[in-house]
Amino acid sequence: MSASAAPAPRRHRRIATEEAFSLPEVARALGQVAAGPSRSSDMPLVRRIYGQAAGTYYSGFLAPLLDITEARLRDMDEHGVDMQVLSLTAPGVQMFDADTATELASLANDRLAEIIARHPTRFAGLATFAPQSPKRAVREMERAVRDLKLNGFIVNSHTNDEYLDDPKYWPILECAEALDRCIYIHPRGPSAGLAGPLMDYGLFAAQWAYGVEVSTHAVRLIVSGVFDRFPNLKICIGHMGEGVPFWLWRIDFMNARAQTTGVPRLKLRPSEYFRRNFHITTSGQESHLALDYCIRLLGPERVLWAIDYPYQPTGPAVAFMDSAPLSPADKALVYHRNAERLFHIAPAD
Ligand code: 1WB
Ligand code: MN
Repeated sequence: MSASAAPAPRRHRRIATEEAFSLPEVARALGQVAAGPSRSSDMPLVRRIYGQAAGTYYSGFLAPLLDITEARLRDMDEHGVDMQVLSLTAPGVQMFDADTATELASLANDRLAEIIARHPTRFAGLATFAPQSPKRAVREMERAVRDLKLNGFIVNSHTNDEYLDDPKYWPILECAEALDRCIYIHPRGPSAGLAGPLMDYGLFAAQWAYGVEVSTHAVRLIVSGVFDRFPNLKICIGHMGEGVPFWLWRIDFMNARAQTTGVPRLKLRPSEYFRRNFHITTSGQESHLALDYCIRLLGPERVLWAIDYPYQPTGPAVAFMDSAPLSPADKALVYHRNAERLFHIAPAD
């Protein structure tokens, strides 16, 4: 075949995997939280996005969070984003009382299923649940996968300052494992015990505190032994692994020592659980050096592309992955194949 007759190389399908949305009912409920007395570390952000404390760039996020089919689809088309995997934005339903949270989680999941039914090639979605009531959470998780066909789960890290290693949440982990749907642990403001020094200098959200919060959550899951109890549980974390990949060697070394002091005995080394049970996404962490390190450490099957729309701009996230020094096969994994496998999305080819 002559060179001129060769088909133009097709670009990779682009599936973005940590893409935020909201709905008016949840935004309204967060507006009420914003007007209330909560001392949660999420309050500065909730007041700015949903409350009256407008005037920073945060107040601009509400409109794109609520919009699915106008500016969002235009932005996707402009940048060749084939699909967004949508999730209810942080803090999700986790600041509400158990009844409100359970009700709004169901509503959000119904809404998500409707969006996907209308645009099945453009959107997939992660189901929300309310850990405040683990029993009802499990029922909603089952409904979300069996009836609504949603693609996995999202949880915004701690709930009332508690983490998923707490035995009260094990039914949630057991359910996710049985359904073979991953739980994406997305950041929210840090738990009360962590928050103090993270609240100054604008560190309270994505600049630093979110990573401290989710990395702590991930490491707690590993060293508590929940992956010996639920060996097929799949966890996904964003932001190039929230710093955990960089720490694995030291966690292994120090956990071996800690195991002589009465902490849970693990069947595997911590890094082995991270490699076996975790996937990471590139959301909002557009460094080729960090990407290269994570791919070499974890393998290209464990890293998924994400934008973090609307908190991060789409163009640079696409340019970052287009220009990443990866083989075409590895780039296909990161851009779409891993997402298709992990989130049960039908392959396009
Ligand atoms: C920011 C990022 C704010 C995320 C958020 O509010 C969320 C931020 C809920 O850039 O400050 C996010 O999802 O990464
Ligand atoms: Mn995000």
